[in-house]
Amino acid sequence: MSSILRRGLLAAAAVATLALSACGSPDAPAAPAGTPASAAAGLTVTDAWVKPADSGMTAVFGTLTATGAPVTVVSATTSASPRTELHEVVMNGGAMTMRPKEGGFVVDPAAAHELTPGGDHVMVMDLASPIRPGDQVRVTFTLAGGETVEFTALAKDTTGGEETYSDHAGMNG
Ligand SMILES: [Cu+2]
Repeated sequence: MSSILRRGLLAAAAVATLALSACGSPDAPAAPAGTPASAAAGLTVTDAWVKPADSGMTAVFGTLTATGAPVTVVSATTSASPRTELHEVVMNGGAMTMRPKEGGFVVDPAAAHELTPGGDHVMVMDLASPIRPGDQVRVTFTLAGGETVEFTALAKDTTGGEETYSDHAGMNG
């Protein structure tokens, strides 16, 4: 290889490196788990997490915030199972019972809508595989207008507040 050709190749390599550096600018950092989803649809999801489970069902929690106008979440899907429902917890004959939330989650701009153990939650049913602490579950909300909002829920262990995961909640304390 002639020295001229070699120099040319080195120059080409240097240009390629510069181009890669330009692409690596911090305009679009990868979003870590639990960070806000796109607010393009007027809905932001923060602090999303999912309760670890070996099988059966579990739930996704987090904080929903609407900007501008009220936003209604009508359905959800997740990467963890083929079946997901929007649930609420109600007192039924003295026991806390969960059931599908009629009309979905209505998020008013005036107040954050919390999804919490013992309250509204995204029920993940028929788990395809175990969810371990540290796992990430992709969740997609469908809004009343047909838009979708995607976010990631991080699996983390919890202590206490376990009363909502069973139809027998309230009977076993
Ligand atoms: Cu539920």
